[in-house]
Formats: sequence, C-alpha cells, structure tokens
Amino acid sequence: MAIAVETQKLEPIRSVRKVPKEEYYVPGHRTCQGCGPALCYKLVAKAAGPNTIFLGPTGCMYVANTSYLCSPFAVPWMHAQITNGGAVASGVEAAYQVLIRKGKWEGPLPNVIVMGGDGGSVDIGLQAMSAMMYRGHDALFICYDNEAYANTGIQTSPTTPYGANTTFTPPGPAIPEGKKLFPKDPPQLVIGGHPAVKYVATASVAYPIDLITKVRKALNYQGPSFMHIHCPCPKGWKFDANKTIDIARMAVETGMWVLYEWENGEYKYQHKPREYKPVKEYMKAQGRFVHLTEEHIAKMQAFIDAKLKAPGIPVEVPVPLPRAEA
Ligand SMILES: Cc1ncc(C[n+]2csc(CCOP(=O)(O)OP(=O)(O)O)c2C)c(N)n1
Ligand code: SF4
Repeated sequence: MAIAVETQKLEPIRSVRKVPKEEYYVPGHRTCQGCGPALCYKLVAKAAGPNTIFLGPTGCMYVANTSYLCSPFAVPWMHAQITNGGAVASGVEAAYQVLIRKGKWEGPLPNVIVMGGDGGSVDIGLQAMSAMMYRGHDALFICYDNEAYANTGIQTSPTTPYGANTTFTPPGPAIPEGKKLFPKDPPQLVIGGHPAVKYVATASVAYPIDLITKVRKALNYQGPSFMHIHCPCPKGWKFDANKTIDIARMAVETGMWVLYEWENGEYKYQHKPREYKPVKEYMKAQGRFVHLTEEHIAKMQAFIDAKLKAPGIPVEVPVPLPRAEA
C-alpha cells in the first residue's frame, strides 16, 4: 500500500497536566463496573483526538458499547466482524488515501485504529490483522487484552494465562490446573513476521501517561503499528470492580506484564521494577486462579522468571503433550 498523503503529527504527552481534557469515549455504555477495556478505550480515544476513526471487531467493546441508539463514541466508529478488523481498517485507510489524492477530502489522513479483543486480534482476527500489516496500511491495530473471549462468557483464548479457570478450561479431577497451555506472545508474533511494522508497544491501563504517549507515537509512524494493552476484566478474572488498577499494576510489579517499546528493531523498557514481586501475589488476588496448588504457581513463576531474563523476547515454554484420547 503506497503511503502518499499527509498524516497527522500528534505532540508527545509527558505529564498529567499535558493530557487533553477532551473526551472522545464518553458516558453511554453498558460495560461492567471497573471494566479495563473500557478505560483503555477512553485513554486511547483521548490520545488519538478528534480526527480518528475506530473499527470495532465483535467483542465486549462492540456489544456493551453499542446498545440501540446509545453509544459512547464521540468520533466515527464502525463495527467489523470479529474476523476482519484488519481488513476493514485496510479498506478505510485505502479509501481515504484515494479521496485525499483526488482532492475530494481535505487531509490529513484520519487516525485509523482497530480496537480488537485478544480473540479479534491474535486468534480469530489474526489473518486480517496480519494482512493489514503485511500490505503496509497506515493504521494502528490495538489488542486490548482481557485474556479471554469475554463477551461470549469468559472462554479461553490464546492469551489466557496458564492455570486460569475459564468456561472452556474449568479445573477438575482430570485437569486440576484448568488452562494447561501458556499464552501466545502477540508483540513477538507481529515483530517476527511483518517487516512493514516499525513500531510495536505494550501498555497497561495502570500506566495511563505511558499508554497515551505510546498511542501517539504509534499513530505518528507512517504505516502499520501494533499495541498490546493489558486490560483487567473484573468479571472474567473474578476480582472486585474497584481493584482494576491495582491488579493491572501488580501484573507489572510481578513481571506478569512487561512494558516495552520495539522501535525499528530496538527494545526500550518502561516502569521496570528494581525487584519483581512473586507472581503468587498477583495470582492470589484473582478468583480465576484460586484452585491452583503451590506446584502450579511454581510452574508459572518459572515461566515468568525465564521470560524476564529477556523481557519481550520469546523463551521456550512448557508445551503439554497432546492428549491421546483428545
Ligand atoms: C466468526 C464468529 N465467531 C464467533 C463469534 C461469537 N463471538 C462474539 S463476541 C466473541 C468474543 C470476542 O472475544 P475477544 O475478541 O477476546 O473480545 P472480548 O469479548 O474479550 O472483549 C465471540 C466468540 C462471532 N461473533 N463471530
Ligand atoms: S466482561 Fe470484562 S471486558 Fe467485558 S464488559 Fe465486563 S469487565 Fe469489560
């Protein structure tokens, strides 16, 4: 995809005082109390500003946000299928490129942002996201990661952590730990296979200035970019709605979530703790891990320890053998 037209230049935001007051994700939605993805939307919309078009693949951030005649989006928003957020974003971006070139739309190019859940990004939505990046469309793909297919009843997804109890991985006598697999690594998936992508970042709703800064940086890059944002889900992870930020922060403090940027091949880390807390502290705060034994928690700790030796860089993870009777 040729990138020919003028794009926006968003100023970096380095302090709370510089954060714009204007909201583009406003009251008028029916997400659960304490919803991490809703807070993520609010921050991303604030960072991106008025000249923005959101594409929303099916998921909580479509269903709970778009009740009949009621929506929180104060900028254009369009529904995409859960499978094709990347394809719809490609079409929107390509259409604006043509309109601007033909003088039928005064530039600059709007920010084109896909807000996909983990399912709509790196599982069911993967091929369309990958194709958008492969072709080099000027769009930002955000995976708001609530670590489950939440909208259809908290089913496991490829980013659900090891040991989590979901409706598709209930712990029981045969599989006491619930989820047996370790999660996919979405940023590495993008970095490893998409040469047109020059900017990839992780973020968390507990670190809003970092998140806003990265959104602006990603949007300023011409071409595709990707962000993976940690968004606790009180309903699915089973914690009190007033603990969303505490849980998100604890993920960073224990190494369960690492904040970094990958820019033109170079890694930079943010809010790296001097010393990591044990993952047990994070896990014991959530009902989805309550069934785990010390042995399971030790397995998780070993996985995180290995990852933290080279944060952001893939490590070997234990892969269970296929079940003979599956
Ligand atoms: C092709 C297709 N398969 C299944 C569904 C059912 N479905 C609707 S929302 C959803 C869950 C989406 O999960 P995710 O993308 O992680 O977003 P979340 O709901 O967690 O925000 C599913 C499976 C669908 N709409 N389309
Ligand atoms: S289920 Fe989770 S992601 Fe969905 S609206 Fe509720 S808190 Fe948000």
